[in-house]
Formats: sequence, C-alpha cells, structure tokens
Amino acid sequence: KGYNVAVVGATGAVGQKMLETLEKKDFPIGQLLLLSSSRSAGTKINFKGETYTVQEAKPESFEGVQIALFSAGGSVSKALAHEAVSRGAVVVDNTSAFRMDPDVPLVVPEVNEIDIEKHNGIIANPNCSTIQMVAALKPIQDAHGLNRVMVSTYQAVSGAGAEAVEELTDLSQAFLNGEDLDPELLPVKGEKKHYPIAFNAIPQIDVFQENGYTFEEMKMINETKKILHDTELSVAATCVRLPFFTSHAESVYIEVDDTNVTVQDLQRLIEEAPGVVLEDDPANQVYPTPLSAVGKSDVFVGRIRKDPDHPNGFHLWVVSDNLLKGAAWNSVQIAESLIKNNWL
Ligand code: 11C
Repeated sequence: KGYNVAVVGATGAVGQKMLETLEKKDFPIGQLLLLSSSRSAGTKINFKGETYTVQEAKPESFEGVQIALFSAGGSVSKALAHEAVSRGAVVVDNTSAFRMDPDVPLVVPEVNEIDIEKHNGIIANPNCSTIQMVAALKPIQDAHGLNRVMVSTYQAVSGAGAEAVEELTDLSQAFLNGEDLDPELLPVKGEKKHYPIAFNAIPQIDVFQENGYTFEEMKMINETKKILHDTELSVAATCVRLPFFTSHAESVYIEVDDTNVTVQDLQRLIEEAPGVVLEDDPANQVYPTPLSAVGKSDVFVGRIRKDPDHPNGFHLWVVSDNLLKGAAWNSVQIAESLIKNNWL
C-alpha cells in the first residue's frame, strides 16, 4: 500500500529521472499516473516491470492523486498545479512557475526541510544550479556566517532539455566531419540568434533581463537568498553553457563573517554535511568533474582555497548531476519528507 503519485512530464529528461528515482528509492506508490502534453500522450513507459501508457494531463487527471511531481515546463505548472491542489494533491513543482511566490516554500531538504511544513499545496524545487550551490554553502553559513557569494557556472546542455543534447551531438559530429551545420536551438529556443555549442562556451542561459543578467543568473541570485533565508546576502552569478551532456560545475567565491576560518575548517564542514561529498586533495589531483558526478545523487565539492587577498574569502568548486540532485532526486526527497513528517 502506498500513495497515489502522478508524474507530469513523464516523457521528458527530468520526468524519466523522476521515475528512475522513485524506482531506486522504492517509493511507496499505490497508483502511478504518468501524464504529459497531448504531443507525448500514448507513449508507453516501463516502471518496475509494468507498462504504463502516458495520458494527456488535464485538470480531472488529478482526481485521487495525493502527490503530483510536475516537470513539464512552467506553463503546464501554471495551468494545472492549482487544479491538482484543488483536487487534494500536494504538488512538488520542478519549474520556475512558483519559486519566488512567498506562499510557496522553495526547498532543498538538506538545507531548509522545515519550510515544507508551511506549504499551501505547492512546494517548489529550485533551479538545478542553485540546488547544488546552496547544499554546499549551508553548513558554512551555519558555522561561520556568509555575507557574499559570487558564482560562475559551467553548465551541461541537458539543462536545456533533450533537444539541446541532440544539438550538441549533431554539431560536434558535423564539426569533426568538417561539415557546416547551423545551430538552431541554443542558447535559447525561439530567440533571434543561435550560437554553436560544440567546442564553444556560451555566456547566456535563458533570456536576458532588463538589468543585463540572464534569467538563469537571476534565479541563482533570488533563489539562493530565499533558500538560505537571508535577503541581505550579496549574490552575483555568471552562467555559462558548455559542451558536455550532464552535471553542472560551479566556481563559487564566498566571504564568511568569521575571521580566522581555515580551509581545513571548511573541508570538515563539507565532509560532515548531508548529501555533500568532499573530493579535495590537490596533492593527489583529487577534485570532482562533471563526468565523475554523472548518475550520482550527491553534491561534490573540491578545490577549497583561501582567497590570497581577502582574509574572509574562499573559493570552492561544486559539481552535481543536474538531472538528479538538481531536479528529480531533490523533488522525490521533498515528497519523502512530506510523508515522513506527516506534512501531506
Ligand atoms: C539550465 N538550469 O541548465 C537550467 C535548467 O528553472 O528548472 C533548469 C530550469 C529550471 O538550462
């Protein structure tokens, strides 16, 4: 016996990882409902040895659903999340639709699980690049205070969806064959200009805002302050797309409040933090890379250094699988917390 669970966006890259995570964690499922846009309805998906047919998501689909995991884009969440809630479901939403809504908790369970308790039916899953950064920063904030964060990201194409993975593959093959192939998708589907991602670095993830930052950068800035419960925290971000498939990497500069903090202090905190793994041994060239993090649910931290010129400044290298801890794994963790704490 278990809970009636709907996965909205079941055919997408994150939806697939949600199903893998539910299976891996042996999540207590009563009935499983796989939903999608009308375009993907009819697709057959195997889950724990049974074949399910994906159905088109409609308001009435959510009758009897207790937990709905949404990952079908912001417009689907805006159209259907409240419909699901009005039918008694609790929604864990993996899009940016409600993240900055003051009535919606924005949660990384290792960081601010307690915020889930105040939910009004919807809990938001943060942006992938935010999740891995706050998971690494939370133990440092708790122990030494945190007043500034400056991050540059090195982000995988799967963050932009399955089509972007295909574009990287096609453009790389064409480039190596000496053929000309024009980019049609990245940096942003539907934008006027496209840049080749193969053998390149694109300093634009999502659309530009009026202040010159991209939406991805503003997500990192605003979501970090909300999750770490500190509106005064200085956060700046530069987000860059690179030509690899999975896992985001981040170079993070921080300034802590306490003086006399050492690299060893931070290493110890990272080592003890839940969901975070220290891989930091420069003498033996030990540090995480995007490839070494693929398929793993943890956040990996290495290259912890003191800033040469700022006594309270440190640099960290943070890597995690953007589809797992950055999305599916974190969403399922929120669902587990709802059950474990009787917060459904
Ligand atoms: C990317 N971080 O890598 C984005 C994808 O708000 O959940 C995640 C979008 C989001 O393009």
